[in-house]
Amino acid sequence: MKKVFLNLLKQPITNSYLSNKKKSTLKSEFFYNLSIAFDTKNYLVSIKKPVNPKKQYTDKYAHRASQSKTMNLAFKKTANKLKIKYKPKLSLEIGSNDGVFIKNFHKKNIIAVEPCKNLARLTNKKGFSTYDKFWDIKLSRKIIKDKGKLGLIYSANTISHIPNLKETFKAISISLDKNGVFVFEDPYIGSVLKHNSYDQFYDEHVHLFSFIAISNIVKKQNLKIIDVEILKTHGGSIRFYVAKSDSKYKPTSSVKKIYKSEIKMGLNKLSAYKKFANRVKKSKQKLLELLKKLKKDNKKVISYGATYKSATIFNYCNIGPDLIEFVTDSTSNKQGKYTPGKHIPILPPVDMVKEKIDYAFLGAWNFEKEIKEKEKNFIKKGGKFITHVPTIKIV
Ligand code: DWN
Repeated sequence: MKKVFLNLLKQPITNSYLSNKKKSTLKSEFFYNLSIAFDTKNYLVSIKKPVNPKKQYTDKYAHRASQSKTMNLAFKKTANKLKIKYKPKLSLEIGSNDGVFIKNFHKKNIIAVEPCKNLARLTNKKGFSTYDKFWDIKLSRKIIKDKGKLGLIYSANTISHIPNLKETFKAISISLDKNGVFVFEDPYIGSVLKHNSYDQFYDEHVHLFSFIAISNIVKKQNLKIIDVEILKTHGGSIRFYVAKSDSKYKPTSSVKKIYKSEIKMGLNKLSAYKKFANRVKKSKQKLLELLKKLKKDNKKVISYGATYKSATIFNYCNIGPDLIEFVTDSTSNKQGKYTPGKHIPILPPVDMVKEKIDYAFLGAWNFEKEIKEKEKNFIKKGGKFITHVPTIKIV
């Protein structure tokens, strides 16, 4: 049974950066209710009523995964590790974005799957065989026919975006060769509860995974989890290694370990999620108090990183250009636009000292270290960052 434990109110589609503030543009903006539910049967945490993926993954998809140094390095390290460990003859990535992971493979050895046509064009142009389609059984059968079965399937920050997990894993099961491995990573619900990072809930994150939820779901498709890792990426992610039930692999000790830790955290109980929801309400109150005080004191406050995550915060807390003057972002196709729902202007990175900025809210708090390194001068001259993770504080 699905039990709603958190209501993040009316939210826009996070990818819908507005190109102007004309009346007609604002009138046609799409909103939906972001309610989060816990399934007491299979322990999965999901959006109660997800948005239609065709509205989200269009040929105007804005996010470019290669925009951070941290992620470039992380993908390179992962690609090398998987190549050495599994020596796959043929690999595939689901949700290849701008090719930040597959660029570490030889063009002939990897296939890209990317439903956003503007992104698919980028990897296609670089010579990677790219299918600009959603991952499903039909596509998996086509790929087997065209190229054969796969030794490795990899996916980062994509499986949690797909509403129909049954079909997703069935298509994986069909596509893997006998000892093929599916490795996927997504934000971890355990880290979200620990860090109070409720902004990991937005239209694209249809589910936030735990080990106990995924182990139930994969079993039904004749798959098993053979290894699991908790990662620092995106403020806390979980990486699953999945293989066929009758493959040669035996689960490592990490599997028992994470099961025990999740039971200890109460990830199988509604009460843990209800307590988290109370912390979210307090976080909203505290952030608004701080921003209103800074406004009263005539401080110049901006936000750093026009993240999809920060759309949840701004819309849930009702934060607009009155409290945050503008947002900066290094992604060229977000610049000159307005944030979804609250319509805060997005500018290219600025000289924060010259612009006399006093405070910057960390919309991209998951890259705090990288950003602080970049903005050393701002910090040296007395500039401050604000974060909501794990509690509202000035850093
Ligand atoms: O799962 C998803 C994650 C991985 O990426 C997607 N559904 C959408 C997107 O979500 P996000 O926008 O919350 O992700 P990021 O990776 O936290 O976004 C960081 C943003 O900050 C990018 O737009 C780039 C920008 N940035 C910047 O302007 N200066 C980032 C860094 C590190 C910087 O120094």
